Amino acid sequence: MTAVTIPGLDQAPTTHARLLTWVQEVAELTTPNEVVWVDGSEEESARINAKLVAAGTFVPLKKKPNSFWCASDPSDVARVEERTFICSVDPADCGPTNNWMQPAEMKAIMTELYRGCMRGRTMYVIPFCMGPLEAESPMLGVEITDSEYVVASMRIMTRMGAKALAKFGEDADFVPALHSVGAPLEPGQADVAWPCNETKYITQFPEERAIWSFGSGYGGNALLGKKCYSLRIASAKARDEGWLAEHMLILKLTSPENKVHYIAAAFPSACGKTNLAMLEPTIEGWKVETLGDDIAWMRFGEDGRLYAVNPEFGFFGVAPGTDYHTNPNAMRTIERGNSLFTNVALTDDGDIWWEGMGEPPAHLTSWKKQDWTPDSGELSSHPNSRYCTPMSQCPILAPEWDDPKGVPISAIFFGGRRATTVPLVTESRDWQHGVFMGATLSSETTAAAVGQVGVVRRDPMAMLPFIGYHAGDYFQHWIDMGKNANAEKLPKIFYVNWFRRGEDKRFLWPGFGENSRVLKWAIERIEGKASAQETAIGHVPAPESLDLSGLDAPVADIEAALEFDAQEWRAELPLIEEWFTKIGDKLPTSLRDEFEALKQRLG
Ligand code: GTP
Ligand code: SPV
Ligand code: MN
Repeated sequence: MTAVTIPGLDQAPTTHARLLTWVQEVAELTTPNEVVWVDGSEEESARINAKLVAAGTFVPLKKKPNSFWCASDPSDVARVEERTFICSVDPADCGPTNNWMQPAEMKAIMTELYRGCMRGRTMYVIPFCMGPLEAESPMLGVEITDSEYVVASMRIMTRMGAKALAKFGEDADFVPALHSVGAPLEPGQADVAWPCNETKYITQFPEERAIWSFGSGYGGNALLGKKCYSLRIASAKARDEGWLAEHMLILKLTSPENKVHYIAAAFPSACGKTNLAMLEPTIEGWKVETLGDDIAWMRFGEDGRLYAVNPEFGFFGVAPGTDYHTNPNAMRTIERGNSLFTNVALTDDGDIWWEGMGEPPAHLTSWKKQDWTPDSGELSSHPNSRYCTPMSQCPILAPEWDDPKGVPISAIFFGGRRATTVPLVTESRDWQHGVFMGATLSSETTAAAVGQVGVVRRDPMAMLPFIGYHAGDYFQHWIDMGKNANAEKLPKIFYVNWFRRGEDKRFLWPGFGENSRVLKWAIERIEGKASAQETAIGHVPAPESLDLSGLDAPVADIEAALEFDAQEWRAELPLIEEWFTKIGDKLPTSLRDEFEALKQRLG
């Protein structure tokens, strides 16, 4: 056997045999110039950022400390759902919402793509931990990548480097996550600012708990601790072990009487999780603190309550629409620096700008790296442009954010972006009905994924692109979680919609900070203090039970936002029928029963 010598390969700061073997195999397959074991230190971060600046990938911001502007290749701006695969051993463990391929077939294809794909580049080995390092069994992973942008982003988004590697010992379990931008460099070939490949694969092997990603540098496609690990792989693991991995924010709500409730909420991509998680209540005496803005892992505690932990360490938030009026706490978080901005506009004085920040400056450099003026007739920032910023900088971070025990959830919100039909808030009748609400959740597509925007589709529990196994089994798992629990201690489930519109397309509900009124109603329902009206779709606020004091909005709009319209809901039934037909034989009978009961109630 000829020993391949790649500089750095033998510098491993670990004796973990499985990790060493895997790194060696990947290095031999992808043939990088050198291997770097990422330690997560300040010096290393400075080195990586300097390399990205020299390559033209990063532009340092003059107005924000240790922060960088970055523009992707215009073709690599969002998740690629069509190119995302769940390669379960048995095809029945997958679908109908996933793309499937036999693991061996996928590995054969991707192995050929990976062969020599890191030529001329550095291969980085990033040990990371999703969730608190002090967890009883820390959720470990290792991402191998040839992208410095990924290293810089993973440093913000995960607990990584030496502190994560310290948890590996000799033989701890970990998720291997292989990533390449798929852009080898020939000797003498100049690099581009954003290397990527037209061919893309985002592949999960759920049984093996492994991830292979190729061709993209964008967030969810490339930062493999995020959607690939913490949702697709984790959801499969959660099904096997009796917990939940969900696309949910986690917030702490404190009432004027100092009662604390924790709320988790699932909204599809670009539908308001980050904004709700950091909300500044407009109602007197209520306080919101943030625990997470995108992902929640939830399991039952010894006291029978459902506890949630955020596996992430940073926020990867939608930039457009974010400003001091809509989300002041996100603005304060990024003001503190140490942040990356991808596909937003760059101001002439070295700051960032995006649509929604008020009056645009007279001149900008757009996300396409072109001169931009208010007359350009196109957006300065991509609609899915993002800020990547450390959670620790959030001024309203809840003190218990890093507690491995998690926080006990009082309420789960499901919500989507619907111009019609779905009222501002509806309370489910019970757990099973709440699961039905989640399973039939619908939303207009957004720029977070490649494809048409504004098309209504079913997005069950906001997990459509993220369920790592068969959606019917996933629904059954949700039902079973409720059955195995003490009903008294289960979170109450609500369905919300901040995005209902009037005839002239304006939003009927002012949203953002005003959403605190809905949080308050939900908590008062749980505490038995607020009244509700029963409708065919669930309980809606009784007149006067929703606190509208001081709300500056036309009464007619609020009424229209709150309205349950039986006619609109009857029109919804065939769409639910079609969705359930698509799920097929694995649809839990209890959800079929819920559907029949809804039909009955609607008459
Ligand atoms: P992902 O990070 O993609 O999972 O998205 P997210 O669910 O965290 O979405 P985010 O909070 O970033 O919001 C996406 C867009 O919706 C932004 O442009 C927000 O300004 C807008 N938005 C958020 N909350 C509200 C609201 O209450 N009302 C209205 N009208 N828009 C909102
Ligand atoms: C989403 O699309 O839901 C996101 C951004 O939160 S990404 O990390 O790209 O998935
Ligand atoms: Mn998300």
